Amino acid sequence: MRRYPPHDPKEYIDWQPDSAVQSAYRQTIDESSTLPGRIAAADPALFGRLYTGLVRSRLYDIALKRWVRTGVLTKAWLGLGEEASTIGALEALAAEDPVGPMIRNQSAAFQKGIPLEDCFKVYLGTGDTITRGRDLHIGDLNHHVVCPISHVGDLVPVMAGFALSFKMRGEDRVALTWTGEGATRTGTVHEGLAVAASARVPLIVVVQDNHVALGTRRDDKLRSSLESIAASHGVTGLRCDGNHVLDVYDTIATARELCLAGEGPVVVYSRTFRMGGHATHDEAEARELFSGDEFADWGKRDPVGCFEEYLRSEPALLGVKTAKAVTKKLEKWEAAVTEEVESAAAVALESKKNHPPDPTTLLDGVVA
Ligand SMILES: Cc1ncc(C[n+]2csc(CCOP(=O)(O)OP(=O)(O)O)c2C)c(N)n1
Ligand SMILES: [Mg+2]
Repeated sequence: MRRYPPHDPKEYIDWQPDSAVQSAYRQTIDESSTLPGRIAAADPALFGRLYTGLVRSRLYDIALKRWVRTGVLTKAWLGLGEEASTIGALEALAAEDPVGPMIRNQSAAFQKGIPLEDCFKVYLGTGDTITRGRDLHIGDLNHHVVCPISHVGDLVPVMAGFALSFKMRGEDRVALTWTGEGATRTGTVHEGLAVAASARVPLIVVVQDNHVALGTRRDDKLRSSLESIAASHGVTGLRCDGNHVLDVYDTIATARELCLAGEGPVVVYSRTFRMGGHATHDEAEARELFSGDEFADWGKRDPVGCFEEYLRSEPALLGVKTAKAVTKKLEKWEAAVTEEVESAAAVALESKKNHPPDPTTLLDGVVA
């Protein structure tokens, strides 16, 4: 895809496929007992949805970064580099499976059908969107998206409750939430998992390990492996490459099957890397937490670039014969998504001018 200096991380600007990374990408597929079968059985439209989902997610973040740089916003929380952990998971779920995203999984909101312009509007605090200017966390149960909770980890018990209701009603649905590796040290994550485990509910908890919590490297703080979380609750634990959209898709699909067979909850460990700051304000400090080599290594594993390159090596997946034809298709999709993101951002900016929040409604919905 097109890159956007100065908004993209510097490792992405002149991104070129790395042969060792691409062969590891392919090896992950070849060595999976389930993924080659899922790829062979997939509707070709799946690959288009995964690709456009990744691109939409990236472009949403680029648009927010542009707003920060031009003074429209003071800061923004991004998922740069971690897009595949969100997009791959969503594609493995049914439309009516609810998700509880972290703010870093904001793309879950628009991928589940909340209008993109609303996802921009919440950042601008306009009065004509679901939060009516009150909060930039966005969810909408009509689209099966539970609003992110600022207190990290708190969505695990909430989503366990959704999963319990599905079990009690005999509905074939699962609930999914993501939690950062840092948040796995909170009490609520373990309380939620303990209840979910004892009630055997269809809950998937994705531990999105981006190696860092605010300004703390996880190597400096965690004394037990993240993979031990599942075992400590006596539930199934799976792992996936969080930068590999097909591996995430496959692993969540397996987790969903286990949940529907009554073998939930499932904890999925998704290994990825935050290609920036906690938010846009501390990007420089975040660069000091990791070496240049670490950033460079993860930069080579850009989830968008790696997936593009894989698709180019498998033209039949998109129903075409050559890598050139794949590129043409990808460019067409990218142009359409770019137009979609730019016009949603423009609509949101208009709303900022024309629909400020109504001060007389300030106390509406305040219960305590
Ligand atoms: C219960 C709670 N404690 C502290 C904070 C402040 N805080 C916000 S984000 C964050 C780091 C979370 O790290 P991680 O769970 O790894 O998620 P990431 O931001 O890396 O995606 C902290 C400590 C909070 N929001 N909630
Ligand atoms: Mg983290």
